[in-house]
Amino acid sequence: MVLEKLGDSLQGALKKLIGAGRIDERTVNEVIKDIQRALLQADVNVKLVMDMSKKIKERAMKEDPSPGINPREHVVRIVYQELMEIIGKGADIQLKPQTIMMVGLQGSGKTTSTAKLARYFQRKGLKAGVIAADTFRPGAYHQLKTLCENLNVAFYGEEGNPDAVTITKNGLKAIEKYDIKIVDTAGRHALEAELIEEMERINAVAKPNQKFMVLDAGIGQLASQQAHAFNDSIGITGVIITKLDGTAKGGGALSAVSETKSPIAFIGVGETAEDLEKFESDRFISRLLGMGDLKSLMEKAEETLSEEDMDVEGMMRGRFTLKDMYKQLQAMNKIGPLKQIMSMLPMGLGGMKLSDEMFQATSDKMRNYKIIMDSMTEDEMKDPKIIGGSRIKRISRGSGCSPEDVRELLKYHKTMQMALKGFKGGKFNIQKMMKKKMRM
Ligand SMILES: Nc1nc2c(ncn2[C@@H]2O[C@H](COP(=O)(O)OP(=O)(O)OP(=O)(O)O)[C@@H](O)[C@H]2O)c(=O)[nH]1
Ligand SMILES: [Mg+2]
Repeated sequence: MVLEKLGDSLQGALKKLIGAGRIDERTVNEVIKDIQRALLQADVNVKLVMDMSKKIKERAMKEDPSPGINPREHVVRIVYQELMEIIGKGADIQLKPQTIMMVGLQGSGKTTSTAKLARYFQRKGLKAGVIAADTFRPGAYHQLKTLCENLNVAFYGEEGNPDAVTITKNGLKAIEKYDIKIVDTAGRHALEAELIEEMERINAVAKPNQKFMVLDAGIGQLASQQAHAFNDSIGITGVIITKLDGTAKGGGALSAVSETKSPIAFIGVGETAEDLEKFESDRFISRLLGMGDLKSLMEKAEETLSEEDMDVEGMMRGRFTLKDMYKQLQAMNKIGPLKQIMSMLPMGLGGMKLSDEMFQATSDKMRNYKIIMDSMTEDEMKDPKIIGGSRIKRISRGSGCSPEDVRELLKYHKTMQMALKGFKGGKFNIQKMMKKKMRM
């Protein structure tokens, strides 16, 4: 998870309130101190942290928790709201034809994000094309061309032509028919006059609907200064913060940007084309606080899975056969790595902490389980209760696994079945949980 350390620390702080019958000053002080430490470690501005924690304390002590809400939920809700206040709402991204211009300093991640964005819109059913208007850095043309070829995204560039403005003009004509046109531009080491001037000229020709400024999360609080500078010259409509996967200090950039008028549009969370997330602060903060992000999970599942795959809600219904489990394992492979899925589940489910090695072991196991299930009959898959000793032997022979493996799989299925029953029964009642979130 992005900002995993911050999430862990915040969740750790809030755990102190579990079981607290009421909110007393001493406990709140303790929790606030932990929250302050967590935010400072994530590089959030000191003054911001102090102001925010003062507010959280005041509100936690003064405001009456709504009926049916325990002290922990009361404080979580206040922390959530105050974090929303700091980070701001995400940018409005519309799924319609548009031209996007990318700007930013050298190495911030413009070219990579250009490809990721093309992929993002492509997945939403829009046709995307990109224009290589970086004539400053040798190799820029080929970098983008290769990325696009791998993604089946239309590419326009003029190798050797030093005039970025002309290329942009020609490019827009060449990919006129495409829904989404993304212009990748050059960067410089620093905010030089020359860079700003070039951006202004490209801006005048491209007349982009969106102007995304790309920022490396590693620059922390300096993010605000850069966003201001670009905003003053060409007017930024959104910010993309990249490399959030690589820094524990991403809180600096995230909170600094929102001080400017530019909303965060996307975040980059890895090097592949899929590692771009549309930024929605409510979801982001929910995940950070361990409240889960079921909405994202559902959407992701809907986007990736075809109808015959499975409905994710089925996962949460009471009846759960081996067949369902098989489909579920298959679906997990499609939705994404187990670890990512777990981080979207609410605390208590996703909140169980698994180390990276355990995840590896788990996904190896899942693969094994599928092989075993491939050796089962339709009847066995529908009604695992009929699987006795002799069937276990047959299945183990057929799959090349040991009888112990088969038994373990059956046990795993039983555990899942029980867990899902609990899920439905109320302990982890999804609907209830969603409703609670809505009230925030
Ligand atoms: N881990 C990680 N790496 C990223 C992310 N975004 C970009 N990178 C890496 O950052 C490096 C620079 O990215 P580019 O896209 O080439 O940056 P740029 O802004 O186009 O750079 P110039 O064209 O030189 O101005 C590359 O090695 C990318 O793989 C991200 O979200 N996570
Ligand atoms: Mg580039």
